Amino acid sequence: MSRTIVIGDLHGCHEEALALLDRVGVTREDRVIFAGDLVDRGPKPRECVELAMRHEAILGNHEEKHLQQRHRAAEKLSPDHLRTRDALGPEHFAYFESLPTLIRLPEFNAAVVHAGALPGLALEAQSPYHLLHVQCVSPPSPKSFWPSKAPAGFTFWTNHWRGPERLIFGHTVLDRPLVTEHAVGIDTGAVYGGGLTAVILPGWELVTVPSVAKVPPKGEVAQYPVHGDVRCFS
Ligand SMILES: [Mn+2]
Repeated sequence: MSRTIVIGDLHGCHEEALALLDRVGVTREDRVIFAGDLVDRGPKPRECVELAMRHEAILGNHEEKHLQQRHRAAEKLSPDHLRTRDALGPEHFAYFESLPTLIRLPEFNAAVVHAGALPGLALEAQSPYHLLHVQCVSPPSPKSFWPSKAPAGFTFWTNHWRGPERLIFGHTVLDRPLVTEHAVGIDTGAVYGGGLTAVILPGWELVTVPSVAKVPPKGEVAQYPVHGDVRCFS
């Protein structure tokens, strides 16, 4: 039986991606979807993009940023961003431009998004901003905050999202996969040493392979009572 395998944020973790595909025994019958943020932070951004080009992917906020800053002067870029940009060619930027912001999986009443969605709005009405960036919200306000910066009353979007689709998402680094009735978070922080996670449909089986990469997070590592224990890196 063919499967749909959705894989969390690679951030240059090509070795882990190959290990995960090997672990799940991927075949040509399977559909593989990368949930965005292929590049930056980790060691092999170009290889990750080329791997995704052989399967399916959605746009992450890091790919969005590379498109936005493609022609910005090098001295105005972070060293990490510049390292990725230097590793990519025109074909990779054209690929980023071709990526959708969500992939619907109607056969599972599900969809793949990078960050999540603004609760109370149908998927077709979502803005790219929310699909690529949403974290802590207080509906119906369209504002979203990082967990470490969220005012009182703003909590992680999965606490508010009622579907009907079950959203598979990355973007927010979790100390373990977050599984609710209408959301499944699979960014376990591969580039920070937390492992690379896939969810495999139709059974919603979770598989995590250990990280090789151990890039230190830029800011403090903190625990937030968002939904279960959500660990966020600023
Ligand atoms: Mn992201």
